[in-house]
Amino acid sequence: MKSISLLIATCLLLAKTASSQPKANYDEEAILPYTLPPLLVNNSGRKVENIADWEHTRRKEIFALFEQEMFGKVPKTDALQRSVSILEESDSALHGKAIRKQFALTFAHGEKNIRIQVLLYLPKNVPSPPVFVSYNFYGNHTTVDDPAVMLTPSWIPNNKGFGITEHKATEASRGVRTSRWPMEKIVENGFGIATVYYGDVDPDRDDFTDGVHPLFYAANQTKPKPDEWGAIAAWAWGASRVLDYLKEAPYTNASKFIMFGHSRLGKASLWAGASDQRFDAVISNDSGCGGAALSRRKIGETVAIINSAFPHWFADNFNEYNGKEENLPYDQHMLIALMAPRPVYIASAAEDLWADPKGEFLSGHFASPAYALYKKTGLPSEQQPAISEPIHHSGIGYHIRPGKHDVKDYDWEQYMAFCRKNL
Ligand code: GTR
Repeated sequence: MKSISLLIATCLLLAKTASSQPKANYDEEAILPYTLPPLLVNNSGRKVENIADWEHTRRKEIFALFEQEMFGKVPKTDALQRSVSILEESDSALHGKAIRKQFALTFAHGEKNIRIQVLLYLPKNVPSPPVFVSYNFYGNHTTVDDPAVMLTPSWIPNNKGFGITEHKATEASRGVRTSRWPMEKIVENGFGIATVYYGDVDPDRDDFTDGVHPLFYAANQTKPKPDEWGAIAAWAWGASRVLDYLKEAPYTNASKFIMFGHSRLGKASLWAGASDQRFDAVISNDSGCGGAALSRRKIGETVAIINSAFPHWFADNFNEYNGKEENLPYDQHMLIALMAPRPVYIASAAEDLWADPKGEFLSGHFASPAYALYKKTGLPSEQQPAISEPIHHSGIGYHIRPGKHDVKDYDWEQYMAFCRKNL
């Protein structure tokens, strides 16, 4: 009898787990008709017809919606203390092609602090090169075969294939992610690149006692309020702090800055570009749900799926839209439009169906009217281009390449060509 009731209880539990885990749809035909909220009609119902209407009213309204309902607000504080330390420099890095600088930005509030370690390569003999600002997933030392790159002391997710155990960066993971970071090619093309391990700003786990959030807590606060920032907004905040320093530093103070990110860091890249207009261009590589992909298509990853798998990424308010994408007062085309008139690039990969390549493209298409206000061309056709046929108009760039969810040299080649043309 006891064992039968145990069996029934187990079955009920399994059924519950199965039904509470929302399933992804991959069938384009099964997408229900949807209506996107209008990009260029402001809250009072007036049509946005010029740059002034956009900049003074509509852009602010849209930004406030994303802040309130999705990414969360950064609490106000003037208590943070910043200190900068130069850790290391060389004028002969990457086979003599680059200048390397490593520095740390420490932010402290009372006893609490975080330390953001930045690796910067600049091309030699190029005055004020444009600089990519980027995050990496496993530590600066994983991005390049360069023994001088320092290890981060921050918590890192374990990854057996990369030799990361006990949540620590060690020599075993040096250079394991070089395929995503063609550093030499980047400097040869006259660009600089700054990269930071994202966990230096906020470790990617559902724990609000670590990372930057606690530095902003009021007395007795233990987690952000429902409309306050999740991890993605924290990473965006960190990118802006790196930018503060690069804009002051004598070697980059006249440079242009391109925010780049892949996947979850592509979402962070878009939010960084939306929140901080000092980024001169923004790149989203395979950013998918919560990034460039339209939420209302509900294909591949959805709002409910992302919120259950990564409850710490967004503000708690975003849970209101689990399975109710039609209630969102915005969609992701409006996030792309927040970059206007700055060049923005959306990249997809053909096999990355989880990220909804078509939805990533359509966001760019439906964001295009904001660029038209500035006489810039976005993605005028609703027809997604063929694989490996990039579009590099003045406002919005797009490509879909063959292959999986990843960052390839092909992606970087497009970004550099697009930025060279449009920055
Ligand atoms: C996946 C997640 C995606 C994407 C990806 C990544 O597991 O569902 O939204 O962000 O991770 O960052 O690699």
